Parts: sequence; structure tokens; C-alpha cells
Amino acid sequence: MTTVIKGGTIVTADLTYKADVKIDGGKIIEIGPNLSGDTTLDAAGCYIMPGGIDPHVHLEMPFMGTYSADDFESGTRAALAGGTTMVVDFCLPDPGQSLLDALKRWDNKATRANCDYSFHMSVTWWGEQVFNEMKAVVAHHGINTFKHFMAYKGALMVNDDEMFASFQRCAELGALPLVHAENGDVVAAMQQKLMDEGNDGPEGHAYSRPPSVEGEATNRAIIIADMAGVPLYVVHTSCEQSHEAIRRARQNGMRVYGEPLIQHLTLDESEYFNKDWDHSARRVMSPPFRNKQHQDSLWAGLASGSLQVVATDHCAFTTDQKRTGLGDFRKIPNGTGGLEDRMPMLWTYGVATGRITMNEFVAVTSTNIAKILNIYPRKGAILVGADADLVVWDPKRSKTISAKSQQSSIDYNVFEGKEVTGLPRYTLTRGVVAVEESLMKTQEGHGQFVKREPFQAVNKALSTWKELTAPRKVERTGIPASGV
Ligand code: DUC
Ligand code: ZN
Ligand code: ZN
Ligand code: ZN
Repeated sequence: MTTVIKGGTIVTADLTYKADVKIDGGKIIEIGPNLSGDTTLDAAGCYIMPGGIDPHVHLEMPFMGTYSADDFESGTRAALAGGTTMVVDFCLPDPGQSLLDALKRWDNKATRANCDYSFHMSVTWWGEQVFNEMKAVVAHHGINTFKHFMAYKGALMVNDDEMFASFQRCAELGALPLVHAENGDVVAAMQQKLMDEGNDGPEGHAYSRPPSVEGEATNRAIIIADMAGVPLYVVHTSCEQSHEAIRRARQNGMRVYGEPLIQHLTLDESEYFNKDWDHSARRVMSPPFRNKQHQDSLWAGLASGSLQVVATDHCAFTTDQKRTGLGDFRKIPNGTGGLEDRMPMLWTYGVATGRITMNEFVAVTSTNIAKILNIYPRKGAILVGADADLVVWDPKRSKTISAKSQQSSIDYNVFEGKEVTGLPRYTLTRGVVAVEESLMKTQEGHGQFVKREPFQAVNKALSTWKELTAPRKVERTGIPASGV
């Protein structure tokens, strides 16, 4: 059975042209004018784009004493509703737990996915077992990325020695390290001070995690990656300090990638000063939302290429879950949703305003991500042989974002009331229509795990041309007889 998407304009990361797309067996088999097939999807007035890839989601994640509320079923349903056809979740071993055991749990949860998915592995502790299992994760489990938390002291945080060891291991294995860059020691100290002074509301969360805390950690991770000779991916880049560090490293020749979230691009820190506790607590995430200057910096980074990816860090908690932090902002589960809204929000606030082009939109929501994660051109491309993960995007369709009509299982939406123009007419996952206008046709379990091969490219550490690196033993003749 063949399907033809007819009458639309193809938009990729580098081209815009009129053509039909023919699909069979879940793959694109032909691109050209006047194609016909068993089924036709009308794309008149629409753009045909590679489906979005969200490289940063937490579905059913055990975190801060609870589980994030969207699981692989509701989370991927939300993704497809908004034009995203693949998600990458973080496998999170408990400190001390085997990476491979954790992976079994994640494999199990993900069997319910409606769209394709992959995993990053988190390095939440360090030891010989982790060192050894990292090899199996890369070689046998199709995972080429390892996440490191520089924050969440006493829980997920790794120290610099552990991070350096893990980064070196990544370099050996052809894997890419990821960092959540915030100085966890400074955050913990600032949190304590705020609490001692009676600042226990959600605004305390923002005060305890200022941009410098993120900028410092980003710089530190970049230097450690440089010394380990490995590229680096900085998740949820939210501020100029962090962006500046990434820009500088790239200018110096390092492969360092930055990932702003749609939330940081479009929502600001005033959300934490709402009179309604629930309103502010629902927006507690790390890093927190920033002011307008930081937002401008992120938009400029997307336009100029110093930031490459827009993600969500989708980690949704219900209002009831958020209320565990009443009286102590440190206990408010960190996280916000965004999977369904990333593409329409970025189109509305990015493309429609002229901040980024349509081609840049495709690059930052899909193609760049596929390249960075080593799954291009199977994903992120409209090419013969690529997976038919596609979105037929109607630039005239609009809606007002509301929790009442969302797919996510939580009871609110941080973008509530925002008008978006630009929505999927169809979303296809491996050739199967999952969304037709507002009609959901998702199939639980349709999603498959996407294996990712190790990388060829490594960073030749910048420091090799600046500093002594290879140890050279010195044959000394002048050695004092004793230390006294
Ligand atoms: N930040 C969040 O807000 N939630 C999940 C984990 C994280 O780092
Ligand atoms: Zn067929
Ligand atoms: Zn994080
Ligand atoms: Zn995250």
C-alpha cells in the first residue's frame, strides 16, 4: 500500500520546493511532481517537513520522590499532536544501580510509545561497573550519548573527577557526553540561605539558580571536555552566560552544542512572581525561566547557529505533585511540559515573527538533532530511503493553547492562553497517519527503538597545542639525597 502526500511544498533544513512525496513500507520511496498512490493526503497550502525530534524528554521519570506524570503513551501522543515524531528520553539508573538493569526498565516502559524513540544513558554515579557497562551500552544497546548532572547535589549530581573520568570514557567509546550545567554546590548553599531567611515560595527556586550558576558550570564542563578530547552537548541552555561559553568554544574549534528549550525562549522569570502559588510552582523547572535579555540571546543563537537545537525537557507534574513543595520550594518537583507545543510555539514566535526562517525551523526542530545524535538521514530528512516521519504543516491553522484540549495527562499547561498559528494537518510516523487535523489516530506500541551508532568525530583537544599533554619522563641527574 503506497501513500502520496500531494500538492504541498517541501521544506527541509536547506531547501524549499514544490513536490509530492510517495511512501511505502514506512519509508520515502519517491519525491517528485505528479505522483500517485493507493492513498492520497492533501497537502495543498501546506509545508511538508521532517517530523520534529525532541532530544530531551523525561517520561514516567522517577524524580524528587515521585514520577513525572506523562508516560510513553501520553507523552508520545502529545508529541505527535504537535508534529514531533521522535523523542529521546533519559534512562536514569539510581545511584549505585547497574546501567543495564536501568535500561531494562526503560525498554519496558517504552513499549507503549506511539512514535519512535531513543534513550540517552545517565551517569549518576561512578565506579568500575559504570566504566565497564558504558561499553556495552554503546556497543550492544545503540546508545551513543551519556548525560551528566552537575546539579541535584546528594541525588543525581556527579563531581568533576567523576565527570572527567566519564568524559574520557566517552572519548574512547565514540560517545557524546551531555551535561545539565548548573553548579550544584552553589545552588544547594543558596537554597539553604533563602529558606533560612524565610523565602520558601516558588520564587526562591529562581533566586537560587541565577544565570551565573549555569554559566560557571557550562564553562567548567567545556574545559573538562576539552581536556578529555571529546565533544559536548549542553542541555537546556537558558542564558547568555552559558550561550557565551558555547559560542567561545565553537569559535575555538570545539564541537560544543547548545539546546535552548521552547519554554526559555517564550516564557520569562515574571512567572515566578505570580500571586497564585500554583501558577508559579507549575513553572518551577531547572534552569528557571530568565529575563528578556537572555531570551534575546537564545533567539540570536538559533539564528546565527551558535545554538543548534530546540527541545522541551518535557517533564510534566500535576498540580497535586507540585504542591508537595508547599512551604519549601526545594521540594517542588522540577519540570514543565511542552511536547505538544514546541513546534507550534516555535513557528508562531520564531518563524511568523521573522526571527528564524522556515528552513532554520526544520534544522533546529529536527535535522540538526538527527545529525548531532547520529541518526541522519534515517531521521530528520526528506530523502528517498529516509523514514517517513513527516509533518504536513498548515501555516494558517490556529488554536489557543489550553489544558482542556491537550494530550498531556496533567491538569494545566504553562502556555495556557497562547494563540498559535501553524499546526499539523497530518503527522505521519513511519508512513502511518497518527494525527489528522484534530483527530488522533495514534497506535500504542507503534513506536520503535532507534539505535544510534558511535561517532567517528572526536575533538582533538584544544589544549594539545597550548599545553604539555603527553607525559615525558625526565632522566634527572640532580636529585637531592634526602628531603631534610
Ligand atoms: N530539570 C527539570 O526541570 N526537570 C527534570 C530534570 C531537570 O534537569
Ligand atoms: Zn505497501
Ligand atoms: Zn536537566
Ligand atoms: Zn532534563
